[in-house]
Amino acid sequence: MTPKNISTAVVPQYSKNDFAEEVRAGLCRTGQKELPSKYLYDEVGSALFEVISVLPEYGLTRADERLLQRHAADIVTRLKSHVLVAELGSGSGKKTRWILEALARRQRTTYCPIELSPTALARCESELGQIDCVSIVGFERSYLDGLLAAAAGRREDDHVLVLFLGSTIGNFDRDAAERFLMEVRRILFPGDALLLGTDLEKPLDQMLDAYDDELGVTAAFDLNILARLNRELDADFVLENFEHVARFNENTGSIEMHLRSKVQQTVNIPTADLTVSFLASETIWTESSHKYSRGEISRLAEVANFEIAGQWIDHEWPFAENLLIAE
Ligand code: AVJ
Repeated sequence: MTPKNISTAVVPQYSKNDFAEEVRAGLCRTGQKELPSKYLYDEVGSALFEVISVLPEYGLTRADERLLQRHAADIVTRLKSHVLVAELGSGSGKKTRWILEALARRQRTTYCPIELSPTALARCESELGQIDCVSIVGFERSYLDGLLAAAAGRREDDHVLVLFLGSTIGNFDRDAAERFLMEVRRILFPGDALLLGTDLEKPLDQMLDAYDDELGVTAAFDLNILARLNRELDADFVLENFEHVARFNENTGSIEMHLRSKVQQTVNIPTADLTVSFLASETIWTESSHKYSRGEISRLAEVANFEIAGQWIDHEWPFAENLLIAE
């Protein structure tokens, strides 16, 4: 079955060279070694994240879904008519469907998922390509390049609605999140909107369990980045020699995932032209998930020149959908 109304602007993904170069830079650091979290999400990693999102310990995705399902109609009434929807990351399609259906009840809607992974983009297109009155144009690009390209396709009386859901913004450190929202704002016109999902602060145990589940799915998700270095850069990581650790960093207000070397060891990564040594207990920092307070979201919006037009909070799993309007 071929979905209708679909076209994709194809631009190549980041190259093996960039990947090798970033791996090299992160593992050669003198202090804390690190790997960029975006590399967790290859095909295996994305599939594991889908599993994480249904684990009992990980309430984030369900909270996001509940909020959008319950409040989509209310959210879209606060938008001007004629909306071009640009989603940063194409997600599972499930959450986006509620927004698109609510919009399509009022008018014809264009939906532009922006996503580096061609597989994820294709899945999103087949999931959402059949909604009446919604046409899809996918962009296989990074968030800001894709947003620029998608927004360039707006018709004269269109307003852009950017979707940045699932607390993906939590992967940026706080300064980078601020800079990112400012970049998004620069692409938008006054009256355009950004629907931003943010995970909120919650009790420590709950946060730690969410990133270190009993089944070990999050551990597998984290370790997959080493398996990926073995697959794609011919590295010789022995996965049993590393273990997944989740910890809360009080200074940054974020849960950090690390891979801890259980022994002193040396690993070769020929394609990155690199040999790395690890001390016993030394870690590689792989991801941070920043948790927000409501006050901070207001400040963030203000700094980036947005006004908060609405905020919906899930109390079962503290999480907020924030509707920001460009000033
Ligand atoms: C997809 C970035 C929202 O930070 O909670 C889940 C990724 N990492 N478990 C998050 C993730 C480990 C997730 N985000």
